[in-house]
Amino acid sequence: MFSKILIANRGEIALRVIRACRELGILTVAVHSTADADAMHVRMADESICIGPPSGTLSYLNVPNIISACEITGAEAVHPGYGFLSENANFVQVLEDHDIKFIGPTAEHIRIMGDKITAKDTMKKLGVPCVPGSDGGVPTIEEAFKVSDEMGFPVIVKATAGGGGRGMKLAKTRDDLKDAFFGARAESKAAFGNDEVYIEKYLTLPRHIEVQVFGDGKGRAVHLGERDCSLQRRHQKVFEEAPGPGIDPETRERIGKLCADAVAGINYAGAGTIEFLFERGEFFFIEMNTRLQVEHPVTEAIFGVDLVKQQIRVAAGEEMTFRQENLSIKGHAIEVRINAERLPDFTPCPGKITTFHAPGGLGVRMDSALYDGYTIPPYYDSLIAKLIVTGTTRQATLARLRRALGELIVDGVDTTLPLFDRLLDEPDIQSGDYDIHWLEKWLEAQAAE
Ligand code: MV4
Repeated sequence: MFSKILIANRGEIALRVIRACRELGILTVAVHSTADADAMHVRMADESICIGPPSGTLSYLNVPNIISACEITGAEAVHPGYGFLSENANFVQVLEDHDIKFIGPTAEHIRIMGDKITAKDTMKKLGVPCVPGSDGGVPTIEEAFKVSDEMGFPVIVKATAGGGGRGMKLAKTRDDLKDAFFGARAESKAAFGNDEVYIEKYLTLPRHIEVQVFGDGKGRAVHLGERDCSLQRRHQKVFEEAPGPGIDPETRERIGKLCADAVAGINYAGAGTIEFLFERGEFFFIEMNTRLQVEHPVTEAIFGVDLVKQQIRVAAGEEMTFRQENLSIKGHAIEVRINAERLPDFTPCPGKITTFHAPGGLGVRMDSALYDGYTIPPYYDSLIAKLIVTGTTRQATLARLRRALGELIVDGVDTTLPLFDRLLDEPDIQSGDYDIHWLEKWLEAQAAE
């Protein structure tokens, strides 16, 4: 096992990793920008080291400085958290060149899944059902018309270098295809330096269901069910739950086994998420994320596993301590993301926290790096807290969420908290009857009131 790990991240996820390390008896090194000298992750780690100025590009994304921080402190491994360098294959390669372990999959697996055409092709060959669409890249507008006419409209043009909603253009009808095709290409070229695009049938009212997988890197893998992450605004998730309200146990087993077998088939190591659109009882693969996700706690809550500890174990060459037959779901879990943003526009709202009080009691988990008197810097993501509640049933979990929200105090800055009481009043949320467009439609209707 490692004796010291460097956490190449900040905020609540840095705390999450430090907590796992501490339970495993591993020393921790926090890295921080000059703007984060007072941050909770710096206080909570055994050691800390400054890696640059406020801008994320010059600090948390600064590979030479992070490598230097490892060498100075003697850290043997790096946990990247999510975002920043978590899906950067070059970073993984540089770490390897310095004999430092990356807590995550191989550079090759990150590369495969980072290129969305290659990811889809790989998954298809591994037996995972995919959205109908072009066979690989679509190099010309003539090809785009050919593929789309065969499939029928609407279609969606996606950048192979995109993902998470970046570089996508919808063509509702044949008349929209030219603009969608050239628009997606131009945007992708500008954003990623790569203009390769592919085309899919556009699914009109799906749910976003993602399957948590975990591999040992040696051909063994398990699944830990699914999360429904349909409630999003501009591709930012707001509310996530597990198990998915629309998924029955047989369906879960079927798609879960397909996913576990697929990642076992490529000797995938560590935590991964296979994203699907789910419509009329059918799953369609869209992307795979090769990192620990923000919403991993809902899966931890219902399976009773610590995904970060397992990541560390596998990276250290130890066996993962679970087998599929020992994994079962207990109850229901919901996460809400609390952002320092002003409603109704979700404008980032950094500033000083005058009072922070976290809720408690049975079935309540609060992952946050806030403290009384902390000043949220303006340079980073506006996520300030994740409230995760667990209960025996979905109904009990919703009631517990409402209760916990009532105890939570974040004073000093505007937050997205007021959203959740109103959301919990909605019959569609109470019944679990929502899709990927529900939240944006609801927000629009609220704004009109
Ligand atoms: C789609 C789609 C409909 N049909 N692909 C958006 C994020 C990226 N991961 C994939 N996305 C979508 N891909 C096909 N073929 C609709 C979306 C989409 C979406 C997906 C998940 C959650 C929220 C969404 C909001 C708008 C569009």
